[in-house]
Amino acid sequence: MGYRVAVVGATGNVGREMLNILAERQFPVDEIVALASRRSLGTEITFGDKTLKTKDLDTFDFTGWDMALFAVGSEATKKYAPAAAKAGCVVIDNSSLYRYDNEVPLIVPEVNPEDVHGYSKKNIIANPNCSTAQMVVALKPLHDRAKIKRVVVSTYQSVSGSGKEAIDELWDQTKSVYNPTDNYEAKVYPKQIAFNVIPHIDVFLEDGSTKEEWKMVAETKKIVDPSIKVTATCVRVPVFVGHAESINIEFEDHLDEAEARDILREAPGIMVIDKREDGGYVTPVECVGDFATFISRIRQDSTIDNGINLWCVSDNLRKGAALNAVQIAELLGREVLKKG
Ligand code: 11C
Repeated sequence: MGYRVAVVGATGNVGREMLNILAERQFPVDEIVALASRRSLGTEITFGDKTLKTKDLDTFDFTGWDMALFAVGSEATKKYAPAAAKAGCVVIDNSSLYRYDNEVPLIVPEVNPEDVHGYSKKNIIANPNCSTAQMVVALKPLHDRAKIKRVVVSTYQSVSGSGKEAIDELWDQTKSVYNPTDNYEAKVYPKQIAFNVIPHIDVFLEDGSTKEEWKMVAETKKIVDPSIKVTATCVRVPVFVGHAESINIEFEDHLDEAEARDILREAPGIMVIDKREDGGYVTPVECVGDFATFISRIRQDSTIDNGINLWCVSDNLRKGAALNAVQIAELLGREVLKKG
């Protein structure tokens, strides 16, 4: 016996990836429904070797459905998730709406799987921001060994994090740089993204940081340990898929770079590629379509007593969104619903 699963926002980048990953990982599905807004009603979406036609989210009754994987923005989540949860369907939400709610667990299955049991307060589980998800997979096993005091992270985030329109913007703007008569007018980013980098993701906050940077701080504390101090600078780069991060970690205890490498090699969800030669590291284009979070460039930071630097790359649509949501669904099935 398997589960009755709804994917909400099935026509978007993340919704499509959720369906691909459910099929790839042979999630035990008895019935699956792809839901979307009325405007994309009837759109055909691939699920393994089947084709699903999207149904209307507005009129859908979640009663009798086990789980709903939500891949819509906070506003649509606010409108539809409470009714789904109330109908007894567990919502696994990719938006930021419930992430900081004390009654909703925020889960990365490699890091805090035990928190899944907290789902029952609201019948909702939150999925973290993409840049947080890949970072905490790397931090957790190191924290368990040497207790992290402080993290300084700079991100290099791909345009797919801003949705389909941003992918088109990078493509069209890149072409227009070679062919100025195209006269492309930017719609998504406030500055040119083609052949450029933009130190601004999400809205600005009063202290001069951005919401994306704040999310990395707040979510790391909720998922790993509230005592960890995090400071982040989040930057958009002209890459289609795959977020990269340069992470500097300061520990309470000494951690040798060789031991850090061994710990990360053994850690769940991580692939270490760290050869200290030309090309002996992973870049975003190589991680696309993969499940792993890749770690390279592990080295001692000799400017502080107990410091390590590393480079962390992952497919932001997968570990950063759809894969993590499917892993939560697997965890919920295994630990709580126990049907599969
Ligand atoms: C980006 N991290 O790359 C964002 C996208 O809170 O789920 C995901 C935003 C979120 O722009």
